[in-house]
Amino acid sequence: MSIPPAPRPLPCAPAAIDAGWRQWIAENRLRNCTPESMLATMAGAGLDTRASAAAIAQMENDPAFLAARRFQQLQRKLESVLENLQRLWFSAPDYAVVEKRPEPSLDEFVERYVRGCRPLVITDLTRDWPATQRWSPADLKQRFGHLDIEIQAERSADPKFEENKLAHRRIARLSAFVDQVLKGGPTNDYYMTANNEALRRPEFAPLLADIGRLPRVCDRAHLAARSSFWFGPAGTVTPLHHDTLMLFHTQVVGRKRWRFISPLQIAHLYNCNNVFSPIDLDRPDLQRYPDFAKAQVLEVIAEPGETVFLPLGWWHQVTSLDVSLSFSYSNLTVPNEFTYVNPEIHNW
Ligand SMILES: O=C(O)CCC(=O)C(=O)O
Repeated sequence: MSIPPAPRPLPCAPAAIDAGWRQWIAENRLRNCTPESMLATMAGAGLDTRASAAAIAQMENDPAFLAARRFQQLQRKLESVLENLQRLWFSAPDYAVVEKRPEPSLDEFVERYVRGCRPLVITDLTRDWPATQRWSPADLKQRFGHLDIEIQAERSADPKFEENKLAHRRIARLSAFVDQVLKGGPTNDYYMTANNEALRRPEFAPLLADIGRLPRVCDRAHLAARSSFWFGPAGTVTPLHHDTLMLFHTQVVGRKRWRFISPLQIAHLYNCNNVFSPIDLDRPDLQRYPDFAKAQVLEVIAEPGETVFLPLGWWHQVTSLDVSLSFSYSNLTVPNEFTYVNPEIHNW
């Protein structure tokens, strides 16, 4: 990916090769752009060709650039370590499919899915859940319609709606939101996401009473503090990101399409901002993000009553295929707190 230069008006006299341009040269050289392609971009921006060529040549011996090259070599080594582990994982024939099966024993679950770091869909967990019989938009409206809830709204106009989620917070009366979801048809414009914190409020405690048996690895005592309720129309998209812990996500009403990418493939995901990737799995821009072509995407549809296990660090993009009600929880009894050192490079 070559970084697009900041748009500048074409000057009458050639523009100076300032510090911003020298940083641009350094970054693009580190990405192995050729001097010729960089010269073409610089000429297009009105820079003098001889001065540009000199600046590109000087960069090769700039001590700061040489230091960056050393760190780049370390990064490449780390990437190759991850890539080799990825090849090893995926040499198991069943690794590239997301398994659907009844809940395994606790030992097998911890060994194969938690430590083995594999996504899974558990098919038989919710048989005794009152929620599967009771929950529907109409039931929500009848029992909780008088309450205000936090939703995410006006998302369609903002390509970075998830990264900007604080700006999309709105308070809505739940009865009005149920009507909007039912009448509005498929859209990504509004969604009641995990941010809503409803399950921390005593008024919503009856929802928790509708949750039956949990996976054996979960601790019921921490359910209220570590669970989230999701409600929205068909067409909602949660863009590609990774979480910082492991969780379960039970689909109660409607279906969701989950796509996963292994954490070992982070080098192909242009993760320059926090836990987000700029890649949209529905329309990946390979011109801008060519390395993404190397990533392997796993896919599964979670049907009503099924529970997705999200292993540590797996990237996921999630789309609702129907009006959807779901419930996620991270109250695992195995250690489930992890630290990620996140990049915050906003102008990448
Ligand atoms: O259901 C969704 O839209 C997103 C779910 C998700 O990203 C999560 O539970 O971590």
